[in-house]
Amino acid sequence: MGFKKTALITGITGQDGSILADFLLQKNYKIIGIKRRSSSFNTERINHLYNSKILNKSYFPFYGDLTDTTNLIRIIQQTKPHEIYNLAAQSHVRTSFETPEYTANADALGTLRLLEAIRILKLEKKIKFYQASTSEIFGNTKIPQNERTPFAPTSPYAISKLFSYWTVINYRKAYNIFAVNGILFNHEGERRGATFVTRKITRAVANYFYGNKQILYLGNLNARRDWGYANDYVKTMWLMLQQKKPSDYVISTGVSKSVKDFVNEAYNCIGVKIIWKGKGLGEVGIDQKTKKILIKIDKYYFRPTEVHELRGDSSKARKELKWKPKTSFKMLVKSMVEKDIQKLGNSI
Ligand code: NAP
Ligand code: F7E
Repeated sequence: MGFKKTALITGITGQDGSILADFLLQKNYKIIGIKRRSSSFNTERINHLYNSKILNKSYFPFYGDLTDTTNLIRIIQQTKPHEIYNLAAQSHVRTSFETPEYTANADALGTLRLLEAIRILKLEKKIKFYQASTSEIFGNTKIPQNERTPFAPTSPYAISKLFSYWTVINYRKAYNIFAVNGILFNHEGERRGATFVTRKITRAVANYFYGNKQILYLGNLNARRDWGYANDYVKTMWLMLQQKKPSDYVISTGVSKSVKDFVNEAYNCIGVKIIWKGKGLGEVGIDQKTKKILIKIDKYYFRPTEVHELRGDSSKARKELKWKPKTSFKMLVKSMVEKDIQKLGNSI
Protein backbone atom coordinates (compact mmCIF):
# COMPACT_ATOMS: atom_id res chain seq x y z
CA MET A 1 0.00 0.00 0.00
CA GLY A 2 1.60 3.32 -1.04
CA PHE A 3 1.25 5.59 1.98
CA LYS A 4 1.33 9.33 1.50
CA LYS A 5 3.16 10.11 4.74
CA THR A 6 3.95 8.74 8.18
CA ALA A 7 2.57 10.53 11.23
CA LEU A 8 3.68 9.89 14.79
CA ILE A 9 0.98 10.66 17.36
CA THR A 10 1.79 10.91 21.07
CA GLY A 11 -1.35 10.59 23.20
CA ILE A 12 -3.08 8.38 20.63
CA THR A 13 -5.19 6.72 23.34
CA GLY A 14 -6.71 10.10 24.30
CA GLN A 15 -9.71 11.95 22.89
CA ASP A 16 -7.85 13.99 20.26
CA GLY A 17 -5.20 11.39 19.43
CA SER A 18 -7.81 8.79 18.58
CA ILE A 19 -9.89 11.17 16.45
CA LEU A 20 -6.77 12.49 14.67
CA ALA A 21 -5.67 8.91 13.91
CA ASP A 22 -9.05 8.22 12.27
CA PHE A 23 -8.75 11.46 10.27
CA LEU A 24 -5.19 10.76 9.05
CA LEU A 25 -5.93 7.13 8.17
CA GLN A 26 -8.63 8.44 5.84
CA LYS A 27 -5.95 10.61 4.25
CA ASN A 28 -3.87 7.49 3.62
CA TYR A 29 -1.26 8.15 6.31
CA LYS A 30 0.71 5.47 8.08
CA ILE A 31 0.20 6.01 11.82
CA ILE A 32 2.75 5.44 14.56
CA GLY A 33 0.98 5.64 17.91
CA ILE A 34 2.71 6.03 21.26
CA LYS A 35 0.77 4.59 24.18
CA ARG A 36 1.65 4.13 27.82
CA ARG A 37 1.73 0.84 29.56
CA SER A 38 -1.09 0.68 32.10
CA SER A 39 -2.37 -2.01 34.43
CA SER A 40 -5.89 -1.75 33.05
CA PHE A 41 -6.90 -1.21 29.41
CA ASN A 42 -6.36 2.34 28.13
CA THR A 43 -7.07 1.59 24.46
CA GLU A 44 -10.87 1.81 24.39
CA ARG A 45 -10.78 4.75 21.95
CA ILE A 46 -8.38 3.08 19.52
CA ASN A 47 -9.32 -0.59 19.60
CA HIS A 48 -10.84 -0.22 16.14
CA LEU A 49 -7.41 0.75 14.75
CA TYR A 50 -6.28 -2.84 15.09
CA ASN A 51 -8.28 -3.55 11.91
CA SER A 52 -6.05 -1.01 10.09
CA LYS A 53 -3.00 -2.68 11.62
CA ILE A 54 -3.97 -6.10 10.35
CA LEU A 55 -5.74 -5.30 7.08
CA ASN A 56 -3.58 -2.63 5.47
CA LYS A 57 -0.64 -2.38 7.88
CA SER A 58 -1.26 1.32 8.39
CA TYR A 59 -1.17 1.47 12.20
CA PHE A 60 1.88 0.71 14.36
CA PRO A 61 1.60 0.98 18.16
CA PHE A 62 4.70 1.56 20.30
CA TYR A 63 4.96 1.66 24.06
CA GLY A 64 6.37 4.98 25.20
CA ASP A 65 6.21 7.84 27.62
CA LEU A 66 6.93 11.55 27.35
CA THR A 67 9.08 11.29 30.47
CA ASP A 68 11.40 8.72 28.85
CA THR A 69 13.95 10.39 26.58
CA THR A 70 15.77 7.36 25.20
CA ASN A 71 12.51 5.68 24.32
CA LEU A 72 11.35 8.75 22.34
CA ILE A 73 14.66 8.98 20.47
CA ARG A 74 14.52 5.28 19.58
CA ILE A 75 10.94 5.43 18.26
CA ILE A 76 11.66 8.50 16.11
CA GLN A 77 14.92 6.99 14.83
CA GLN A 78 13.18 3.74 13.94
CA THR A 79 10.05 5.21 12.32
CA LYS A 80 11.35 8.50 10.80
CA PRO A 81 7.92 10.17 10.66
CA HIS A 82 7.17 13.09 8.31
CA GLU A 83 4.93 14.67 10.96
CA ILE A 84 4.83 14.48 14.76
CA TYR A 85 1.64 15.42 16.60
CA ASN A 86 2.48 15.91 20.28
CA LEU A 87 -0.90 15.40 21.93
CA ALA A 88 0.21 13.47 25.02
CA ALA A 89 -0.16 15.33 28.29
CA GLN A 90 -1.39 15.20 31.84
CA SER A 91 -4.32 17.22 30.53
CA HIS A 92 -6.47 17.73 33.61
CA VAL A 93 -6.14 21.26 35.01
CA ARG A 94 -7.36 20.51 38.51
CA THR A 95 -5.18 17.39 38.78
CA SER A 96 -2.17 19.50 37.84
CA PHE A 97 -2.45 21.28 41.21
CA GLU A 98 -2.03 17.89 42.90
CA THR A 99 0.73 16.60 40.58
CA PRO A 100 2.56 19.77 39.52
CA GLU A 101 6.00 18.18 39.16
CA TYR A 102 4.77 15.25 37.07
CA THR A 103 2.64 17.64 34.97
CA ALA A 104 5.71 19.78 34.25
CA ASN A 105 7.77 16.70 33.44
CA ALA A 106 5.28 15.39 30.86
CA ASP A 107 3.71 18.62 29.54
CA ALA A 108 6.76 20.90 29.52
CA LEU A 109 9.89 18.70 29.39
CA GLY A 110 8.11 16.09 27.24
CA THR A 111 7.89 18.60 24.39
CA LEU A 112 11.52 19.60 24.84
CA ARG A 113 12.54 15.92 24.72
CA LEU A 114 10.77 15.40 21.39
CA LEU A 115 12.28 18.53 19.82
CA GLU A 116 15.73 17.59 21.11
CA ALA A 117 15.27 14.10 19.66
CA ILE A 118 14.66 15.70 16.25
CA ARG A 119 17.93 17.66 16.64
CA ILE A 120 19.96 14.74 17.93
CA LEU A 121 18.83 12.63 14.97
CA LYS A 122 19.51 15.53 12.56
CA LEU A 123 15.94 15.40 11.25
CA GLU A 124 15.29 19.17 11.49
CA LYS A 125 14.50 19.44 7.78
CA LYS A 126 12.55 16.19 7.59
CA ILE A 127 10.00 16.36 10.41
CA LYS A 128 7.13 18.81 10.92
CA PHE A 129 6.06 19.19 14.55
CA TYR A 130 2.61 20.02 15.95
CA GLN A 131 2.31 21.00 19.61
CA ALA A 132 -1.04 20.72 21.43
CA SER A 133 -1.07 24.13 23.07
CA THR A 134 -4.10 25.39 24.92
CA SER A 135 -6.30 28.38 25.69
CA GLU A 136 -5.38 27.82 29.35
CA ILE A 137 -2.13 29.74 28.70
CA PHE A 138 -4.20 32.96 28.51
CA GLY A 139 -5.55 32.62 32.04
CA ASN A 140 -7.65 35.59 33.13
CA THR A 141 -6.88 38.10 30.40
CA LYS A 142 -8.98 40.27 28.13
CA ILE A 143 -11.63 38.58 26.01
CA PRO A 144 -11.70 37.46 23.22
CA GLN A 145 -8.22 35.97 23.16
CA ASN A 146 -6.20 35.68 19.97
CA GLU A 147 -2.55 35.09 18.94
CA ARG A 148 -1.57 38.58 20.16
CA THR A 149 -3.16 38.34 23.61
CA PRO A 150 -0.62 38.34 26.49
CA PHE A 151 -0.38 35.12 28.48
CA ALA A 152 -1.20 34.77 32.18
CA PRO A 153 -1.25 31.05 33.03
CA THR A 154 -2.90 30.21 36.35
CA SER A 155 -2.25 26.49 36.93
CA PRO A 156 0.74 24.10 36.83
CA TYR A 157 -0.86 22.67 33.67
CA ALA A 158 -1.04 26.05 31.93
CA ILE A 159 2.47 27.03 33.05
CA SER A 160 3.87 23.75 31.70
CA LYS A 161 2.05 24.24 28.41
CA LEU A 162 3.40 27.79 28.17
CA PHE A 163 6.94 26.41 28.56
CA SER A 164 6.19 24.13 25.60
CA TYR A 165 4.70 27.02 23.61
CA TRP A 166 7.90 29.05 23.90
CA THR A 167 10.10 26.00 23.34
CA VAL A 168 8.35 25.36 20.03
CA ILE A 169 8.91 28.98 18.95
CA ASN A 170 12.53 28.88 20.07
CA TYR A 171 13.27 25.66 18.15
CA ARG A 172 11.50 27.08 15.09
CA LYS A 173 13.71 30.18 15.15
CA ALA A 174 16.97 28.67 16.37
CA TYR A 175 17.03 25.45 14.31
CA ASN A 176 14.57 26.19 11.50
CA ILE A 177 12.31 23.29 12.48
CA PHE A 178 8.77 23.45 11.04
CA ALA A 179 7.15 23.53 14.49
CA VAL A 180 3.78 25.05 15.34
CA ASN A 181 1.51 25.65 18.32
CA GLY A 182 -2.19 24.96 17.92
CA ILE A 183 -3.76 27.08 20.67
CA LEU A 184 -6.97 25.12 20.92
CA PHE A 185 -9.85 26.20 23.12
CA ASN A 186 -11.89 23.53 24.93
CA HIS A 187 -13.14 20.88 22.56
CA GLU A 188 -15.39 18.08 23.59
CA GLY A 189 -17.18 15.12 22.09
CA GLU A 190 -18.38 11.57 22.55
CA ARG A 191 -14.83 10.39 23.38
CA ARG A 192 -14.16 13.09 26.01
CA GLY A 193 -12.63 11.83 29.28
CA ALA A 194 -15.27 11.26 31.95
CA THR A 195 -13.71 13.63 34.51
CA PHE A 196 -13.95 16.74 32.31
CA VAL A 197 -17.05 18.72 33.17
CA THR A 198 -18.97 18.29 29.88
CA ARG A 199 -18.75 14.50 29.80
CA LYS A 200 -19.36 14.30 33.53
CA ILE A 201 -22.64 16.14 32.91
CA THR A 202 -23.74 14.17 29.82
CA ARG A 203 -23.07 10.86 31.61
CA ALA A 204 -25.16 12.05 34.57
CA VAL A 205 -27.98 13.01 32.19
CA ALA A 206 -27.86 9.55 30.57
CA ASN A 207 -28.03 7.96 34.04
CA TYR A 208 -31.04 10.09 34.93
CA PHE A 209 -32.68 9.14 31.63
CA TYR A 210 -32.58 5.49 32.75
CA GLY A 211 -34.01 6.32 36.18
CA ASN A 212 -30.78 6.52 38.24
CA LYS A 213 -31.38 9.16 40.94
CA GLN A 214 -27.73 9.79 41.89
CA ILE A 215 -26.91 13.46 42.53
CA LEU A 216 -24.41 15.15 40.21
CA TYR A 217 -21.77 17.04 42.25
CA LEU A 218 -20.06 19.93 40.45
CA GLY A 219 -17.65 22.76 41.27
CA ASN A 220 -17.75 26.26 39.81
CA LEU A 221 -21.00 26.61 37.87
CA ASN A 222 -20.21 30.12 36.67
CA ALA A 223 -16.95 29.42 34.80
CA ARG A 224 -17.36 30.13 31.09
CA ARG A 225 -15.66 28.21 28.32
CA ASP A 226 -15.57 28.38 24.51
CA TRP A 227 -16.69 24.80 23.85
CA GLY A 228 -16.18 23.37 20.36
CA TYR A 229 -16.46 19.87 18.88
CA ALA A 230 -13.24 17.80 18.87
CA ASN A 231 -14.04 16.26 15.47
CA ASP A 232 -14.09 19.78 13.93
CA TYR A 233 -10.81 20.72 15.63
CA VAL A 234 -8.42 17.87 14.79
CA LYS A 235 -8.47 18.86 11.11
CA THR A 236 -6.79 22.15 12.03
CA MET A 237 -3.79 20.25 13.47
CA TRP A 238 -3.19 18.69 10.09
CA LEU A 239 -3.93 21.95 8.23
CA MET A 240 -1.30 23.81 10.28
CA LEU A 241 1.36 21.34 9.13
CA GLN A 242 0.34 21.69 5.46
CA GLN A 243 0.97 25.48 5.35
CA LYS A 244 3.95 26.95 3.47
CA LYS A 245 5.30 28.59 6.63
CA PRO A 246 5.04 27.46 10.26
CA SER A 247 2.88 29.69 12.43
CA ASP A 248 0.77 29.47 15.60
CA TYR A 249 -3.03 29.54 15.49
CA VAL A 250 -5.94 30.04 17.88
CA ILE A 251 -8.76 27.55 17.25
CA SER A 252 -12.13 28.36 18.81
CA THR A 253 -15.84 28.90 18.14
CA GLY A 254 -15.98 32.50 19.43
CA VAL A 255 -18.93 31.71 21.74
CA SER A 256 -18.61 31.18 25.48
CA LYS A 257 -21.13 29.42 27.73
CA SER A 258 -21.17 28.77 31.47
CA VAL A 259 -21.07 25.36 33.14
CA LYS A 260 -24.65 26.08 34.20
CA ASP A 261 -25.62 26.71 30.54
CA PHE A 262 -24.14 23.30 29.69
CA VAL A 263 -26.12 21.60 32.47
CA ASN A 264 -29.37 23.29 31.37
CA GLU A 265 -28.84 22.34 27.72
CA ALA A 266 -27.87 18.74 28.52
CA TYR A 267 -30.95 18.05 30.69
CA ASN A 268 -33.08 19.84 28.11
CA CYS A 269 -32.04 17.09 25.64
CA ILE A 270 -34.08 14.59 27.69
CA GLY A 271 -36.96 17.01 28.26
CA VAL A 272 -35.96 18.00 31.81
CA LYS A 273 -36.00 21.66 32.84
CA ILE A 274 -33.58 22.57 35.63
CA ILE A 275 -34.53 25.25 38.16
CA TRP A 276 -31.67 26.76 40.19
CA LYS A 277 -32.16 27.68 43.86
CA GLY A 278 -29.85 28.94 46.60
CA LYS A 279 -26.43 30.55 46.41
CA GLY A 280 -22.74 29.66 46.68
CA LEU A 281 -22.06 26.21 48.15
CA GLY A 282 -25.79 25.84 48.82
CA GLU A 283 -26.89 26.26 45.22
CA VAL A 284 -28.85 23.31 43.84
CA GLY A 285 -30.33 22.33 40.48
CA ILE A 286 -33.86 20.92 40.67
CA ASP A 287 -35.98 18.99 38.16
CA GLN A 288 -38.89 21.43 37.66
CA LYS A 289 -41.41 18.63 37.17
CA THR A 290 -40.49 16.15 39.92
CA LYS A 291 -38.97 18.75 42.31
CA LYS A 292 -36.04 16.35 42.88
CA ILE A 293 -32.58 17.82 43.51
CA LEU A 294 -30.32 16.66 40.67
CA ILE A 295 -27.24 18.89 41.08
CA LYS A 296 -25.32 20.02 44.16
CA ILE A 297 -22.02 21.80 44.69
CA ASP A 298 -18.96 20.04 46.12
CA LYS A 299 -16.09 22.39 46.84
CA TYR A 300 -13.65 19.52 46.13
CA TYR A 301 -14.09 20.42 42.45
CA PHE A 302 -13.04 24.06 42.93
CA ARG A 303 -9.51 24.95 41.84
CA PRO A 304 -7.02 26.93 43.94
CA THR A 305 -6.96 29.43 41.06
CA GLU A 306 -9.64 29.42 38.38
CA VAL A 307 -9.82 30.73 34.82
CA HIS A 308 -13.15 32.51 34.82
CA GLU A 309 -13.80 32.92 31.11
CA LEU A 310 -12.20 31.82 27.87
CA ARG A 311 -13.49 32.93 24.49
CA GLY A 312 -11.32 32.72 21.41
CA ASP A 313 -10.96 34.88 18.32
CA SER A 314 -9.90 32.45 15.58
CA SER A 315 -9.96 34.95 12.66
CA LYS A 316 -6.37 34.08 11.70
CA ALA A 317 -7.17 30.36 11.33
CA ARG A 318 -10.43 31.13 9.52
CA LYS A 319 -8.52 33.26 7.01
CA GLU A 320 -5.25 31.37 6.54
CA LEU A 321 -6.38 27.77 7.13
CA LYS A 322 -9.79 28.44 5.53
CA TRP A 323 -11.36 26.66 8.48
CA LYS A 324 -14.45 27.27 10.56
CA PRO A 325 -16.25 25.11 13.12
CA LYS A 326 -19.29 23.24 11.80
CA THR A 327 -20.88 22.19 15.09
CA SER A 328 -22.90 24.56 17.29
CA PHE A 329 -23.02 24.35 21.10
CA LYS A 330 -26.54 22.86 20.93
CA MET A 331 -25.48 20.20 18.41
CA LEU A 332 -22.40 19.33 20.50
CA VAL A 333 -24.39 18.82 23.70
CA LYS A 334 -27.10 16.81 21.91
CA SER A 335 -24.57 14.53 20.28
CA MET A 336 -22.76 13.85 23.59
CA VAL A 337 -26.01 13.18 25.49
CA GLU A 338 -27.34 10.87 22.78
CA LYS A 339 -24.11 8.88 22.67
CA ASP A 340 -24.04 8.46 26.45
CA ILE A 341 -27.67 7.34 26.46
CA GLN A 342 -26.84 4.81 23.74
CA LYS A 343 -23.70 3.56 25.53
CA LEU A 344 -25.46 3.17 28.86
CA GLY A 345 -28.40 1.49 27.14
CA ASN A 346 -26.06 -1.09 25.63
CA SER A 347 -24.49 -1.83 29.01
CA ILE A 348 -27.74 -2.44 30.96
P1 NAP B 1 -6.65 13.32 26.92
O1 NAP B 1 -7.91 12.68 26.42
O2 NAP B 1 -6.45 13.49 28.37
O3 NAP B 1 -5.45 12.45 26.31
C1 NAP B 1 -4.13 12.62 26.76
C2 NAP B 1 -3.26 11.54 26.16
O4 NAP B 1 -1.94 11.69 26.64
C3 NAP B 1 -3.69 10.11 26.53
O5 NAP B 1 -3.44 9.27 25.43
C4 NAP B 1 -2.73 9.76 27.68
O6 NAP B 1 -2.51 8.38 27.84
C5 NAP B 1 -1.47 10.43 27.14
N1 NAP B 1 -0.46 10.68 28.16
C6 NAP B 1 -0.58 11.31 29.35
N2 NAP B 1 0.61 11.39 29.97
C7 NAP B 1 1.51 10.77 29.17
C8 NAP B 1 2.90 10.51 29.25
N3 NAP B 1 3.63 10.88 30.32
N4 NAP B 1 3.50 9.88 28.22
C9 NAP B 1 2.79 9.47 27.15
N5 NAP B 1 1.47 9.67 27.01
C10 NAP B 1 0.85 10.32 28.01
O7 NAP B 1 -6.44 14.75 26.24
P2 NAP B 1 -7.14 15.36 24.93
O8 NAP B 1 -8.37 16.06 25.34
O9 NAP B 1 -7.16 14.36 23.86
O10 NAP B 1 -6.09 16.51 24.57
C11 NAP B 1 -5.00 16.26 23.69
C12 NAP B 1 -3.93 17.30 23.93
O11 NAP B 1 -4.46 18.60 23.67
C13 NAP B 1 -3.38 17.35 25.34
O12 NAP B 1 -2.02 17.70 25.26
C14 NAP B 1 -4.16 18.47 25.99
O13 NAP B 1 -3.41 19.03 27.05
C15 NAP B 1 -4.33 19.42 24.83
N6 NAP B 1 -5.54 20.25 24.82
C16 NAP B 1 -6.77 19.69 24.96
C17 NAP B 1 -7.88 20.50 24.87
C18 NAP B 1 -9.27 19.93 24.99
O14 NAP B 1 -10.20 20.71 25.21
N7 NAP B 1 -9.46 18.65 24.79
C19 NAP B 1 -7.75 21.87 24.61
C20 NAP B 1 -6.46 22.38 24.44
C21 NAP B 1 -5.37 21.56 24.53
P3 NAP B 1 -3.51 7.47 28.74
O15 NAP B 1 -4.67 7.15 27.83
O16 NAP B 1 -2.68 6.31 29.08
O17 NAP B 1 -3.93 8.29 29.92
O1 F7E C 1 -13.34 22.30 33.36
C1 F7E C 1 -15.49 23.88 35.83
C2 F7E C 1 -13.99 24.00 36.01
O2 F7E C 1 -12.03 20.20 33.60
C3 F7E C 1 -14.08 23.29 32.69
C4 F7E C 1 -8.73 20.42 29.27
O3 F7E C 1 -9.00 19.73 28.07
O4 F7E C 1 -9.69 22.44 28.41
C5 F7E C 1 -9.77 21.49 29.46
O5 F7E C 1 -9.52 22.12 30.71
C6 F7E C 1 -14.65 24.27 33.70
C7 F7E C 1 -13.63 24.76 34.73
O6 F7E C 1 -11.81 21.61 31.52
C8 F7E C 1 -16.57 20.85 37.53
O7 F7E C 1 -13.68 24.70 37.21
C9 F7E C 1 -17.19 22.93 37.41
O8 F7E C 1 -13.80 26.12 34.92
O9 F7E C 1 -13.85 20.34 31.86
P1 F7E C 1 -12.77 21.00 32.61
P2 F7E C 1 -10.68 22.74 31.59
O10 F7E C 1 -10.15 22.92 32.95
O11 F7E C 1 -11.25 23.96 30.93
C10 F7E C 1 -8.43 23.12 28.30
C11 F7E C 1 -8.51 24.07 27.13
C12 F7E C 1 -7.28 22.20 28.27
O12 F7E C 1 -6.26 22.49 27.66
C13 F7E C 1 -7.33 21.03 29.19
O13 F7E C 1 -6.42 20.01 28.76
O14 F7E C 1 -15.65 23.58 34.45
N1 F7E C 1 -16.11 22.80 36.61
N2 F7E C 1 -17.48 21.77 37.99
C14 F7E C 1 -15.70 21.52 36.65
N3 F7E C 1 -14.69 20.88 36.03
C15 F7E C 1 -14.53 19.56 36.26
N4 F7E C 1 -13.54 18.88 35.62
N5 F7E C 1 -15.35 18.87 37.13
C16 F7E C 1 -16.38 19.47 37.80
O15 F7E C 1 -17.11 18.85 38.56
